[in-house]
Amino acid sequence: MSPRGYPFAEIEPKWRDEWDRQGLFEPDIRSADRKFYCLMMFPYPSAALHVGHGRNYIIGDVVARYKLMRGWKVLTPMGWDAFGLPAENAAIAGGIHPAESTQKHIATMKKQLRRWGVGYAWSREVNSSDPGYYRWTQWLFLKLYERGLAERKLAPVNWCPSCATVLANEQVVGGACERCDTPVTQRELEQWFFKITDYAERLLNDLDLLEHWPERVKTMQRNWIGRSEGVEVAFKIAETGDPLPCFTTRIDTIYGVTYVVVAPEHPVLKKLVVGTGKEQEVIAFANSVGQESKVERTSGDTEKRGIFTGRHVVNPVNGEVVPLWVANYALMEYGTGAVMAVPAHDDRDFEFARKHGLPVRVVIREPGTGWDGDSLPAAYVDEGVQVDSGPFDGISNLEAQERIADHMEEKGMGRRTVAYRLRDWLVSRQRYWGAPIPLVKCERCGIVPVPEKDLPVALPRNVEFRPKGHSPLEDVREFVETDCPGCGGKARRETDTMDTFVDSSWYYLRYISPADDGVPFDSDLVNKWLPVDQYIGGIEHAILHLLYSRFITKVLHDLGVVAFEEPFGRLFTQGMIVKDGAKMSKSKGNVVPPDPLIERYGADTVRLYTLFVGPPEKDAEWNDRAVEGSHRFLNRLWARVEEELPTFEKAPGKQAPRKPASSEFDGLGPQEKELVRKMHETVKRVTEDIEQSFHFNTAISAVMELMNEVTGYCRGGTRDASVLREVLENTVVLLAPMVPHISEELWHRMGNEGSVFEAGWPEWDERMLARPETVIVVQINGKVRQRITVASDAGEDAVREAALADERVKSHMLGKKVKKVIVVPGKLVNVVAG
Ligand code: ANZ
Ligand code: ZN
Repeated sequence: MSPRGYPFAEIEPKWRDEWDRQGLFEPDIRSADRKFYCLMMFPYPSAALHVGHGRNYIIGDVVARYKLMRGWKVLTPMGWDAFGLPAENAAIAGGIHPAESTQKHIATMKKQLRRWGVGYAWSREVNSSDPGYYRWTQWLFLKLYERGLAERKLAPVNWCPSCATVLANEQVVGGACERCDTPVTQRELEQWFFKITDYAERLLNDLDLLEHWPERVKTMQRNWIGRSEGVEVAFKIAETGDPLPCFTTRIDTIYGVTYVVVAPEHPVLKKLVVGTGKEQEVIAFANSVGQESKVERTSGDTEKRGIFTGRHVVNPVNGEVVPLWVANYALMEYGTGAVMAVPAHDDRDFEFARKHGLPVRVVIREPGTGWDGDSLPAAYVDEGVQVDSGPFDGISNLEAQERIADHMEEKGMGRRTVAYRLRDWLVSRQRYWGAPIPLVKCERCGIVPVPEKDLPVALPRNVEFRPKGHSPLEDVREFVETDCPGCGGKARRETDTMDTFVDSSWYYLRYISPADDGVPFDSDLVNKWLPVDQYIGGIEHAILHLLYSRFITKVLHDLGVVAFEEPFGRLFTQGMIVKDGAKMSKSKGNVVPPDPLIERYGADTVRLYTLFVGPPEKDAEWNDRAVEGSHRFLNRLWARVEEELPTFEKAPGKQAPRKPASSEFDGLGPQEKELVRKMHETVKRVTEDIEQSFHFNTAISAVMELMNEVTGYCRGGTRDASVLREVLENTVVLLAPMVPHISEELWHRMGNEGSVFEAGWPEWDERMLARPETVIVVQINGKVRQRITVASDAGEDAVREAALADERVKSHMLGKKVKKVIVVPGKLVNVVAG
């Protein structure tokens, strides 16, 4: 061995080529017995990957290799989520066409993935910006359109003035554009939506089927869908008689309504204020709120702004007439866009009422307290007893919830209903680098879908990128001007492109038949290989990408082209790798690229460190110097095997007993027994850590401990060649999913034929884990009082503890204090008490 370390630079490329040659990651998927579909979220091709990205792929690779070793047919495809804003923004800034920058980045990233030793079924690579792919994204759009699940509507949208585009709610972070940090404004625009709200109930209920998803992710999805049961109350405008229904989840507070608010975007508003003399003022106010983002408006500490409309509404339950206000905290998108305000029992209403001098009326009282509307220090939001509530006085408010709802339904004053926070999915973008929406607009026929046989609607190559507030495609005449597929007359193409979340909502299906040009995917094969067995990705996709993929799967299920309703069986979301306490980003200058580290230490070291850095579901701090520790471990492993190779030769003909052999156990010497036992223990720990929790970090610690034992054993002088061989071979096998190159090399050096990934996975023998025990006498003040059984190798502290915890010993100690405990290891404990 060279003093500098083992020759990773030689062996790593060699084995990667060999695995390619063997097609280790290219399963024949026509049969799906013992299939395992291991999916990693496909990346956006931006510049280069850093070690934080690496965690995702390395974890996925460990799982894939582990499953391979257990005899599964493993499919791990990879591709590129290649459309999207950054490439287009780069084009605007630097003049390089998105198609080119994307290709360049893909080439870089592919090389990086390969150098990490991450294996993929590259023959199945997909690229969402490829016409052969987006043709089917367009097909998907048409399918949703046919089913009435894609619709165009005028909608207030988040608008980034700098990117000159519409942003989805989730792309607005703290009121600013996620990409460029410019404050977001609101605009009314015609937009395409997918009606995901039609699937709200199913998306919510089916979360219960996802046993192997992190609870945290399911909770986030539940909150995002946000189902609330309540009552829609039939308020009416006092002056005009027009209906103004309000959605409430607290019908028990109906007698406490002292005003009503409508959202500034509420369609009745403009009409309602006519003739009040307040039109101008109210409309000006509404417009000013329109500039605030939704996020700001709903956040608790935003100032509650509002204005009286000059109109009133009638409370159906008691005929009371209360003022109608417009306020920023009422949102058009939720419930009915109008809110019955109960300041005594709702925080926001309370704040608003106190600020604007509106009355506060207590209708639920905590027994024993006597606040009235004037003295109440804050909204009372807990349970209590109804007061000032007509015929419902004196009952608990929980009971009142039901009784008042019944009463109102009987009298036709309202009806029970369910509201969802989930909004329809805004899928149109006024940008270039995306899949064109496959529709044309004909003066005679209206909106006409492009026939399936004419797909893809190809994205033209030559466009002017500078943002102008409309889609750059609008200025490409050859693209826009077309014939109507319906009447053959002159028509114009839709120039919006699709949100990239549409591209990524179905890519896991395309991997199954990536080159198919007759169908988006082969349904039979898809039904055999999906749901995905293990999906791995970042928690940042907990809501949108996963929710959209679930939605699209359900739609495809309803279309009859897939047989399952949930795409991802198991989900693992890894934590972030941070540097100096912060997420890696170019702007912070704390990005750690893998390449120099791989150059210096080899890919296996970088992999080992990435896995060892902490529990993979948690964030972890990257430390370049600690990488060295992982490297030292691999060097030690290498050196140990090299040194023992001559010993192995003394056990000729002994073929790798990969499954730890326990048959000859009884004939072994005590040190050999200890070592074999440790090996079984390690096999169990590593297997369980991988299977149950993905805790590769503790799996690695276990192997490190085993290596220490091996070192200790070898220092002892005489070695049992077959025991040593068995232990070292199993060590290499256990490490193979994590550090594949060095493991494969050592496996071969030890004289084994075939890939270590075909070697199978060792099993442990439970009987081997039982430790020998010894009986120890316990004396109290010199008298023998008890005999206890402890592990033979139990230390002094453990023996002492076991003795004092014994029930019989305890009963002899009643009323006495322990003064001293003398332990004679392996023999006796003497407790001095008094
Ligand atoms: C009266 C009331 C009294 C309310 C009370 C709450 C407490 P969740 O539970 O999240 O579903 N609300 C309804 N529509 C709204 C809108 N478009 N914009 C802003 N707020 C709206 O929230 C339901 C509650 O949010 C509803 O119940 C309503 O206020 C308010 F002591 O009605 B409540
Ligand atoms: Zn037409």
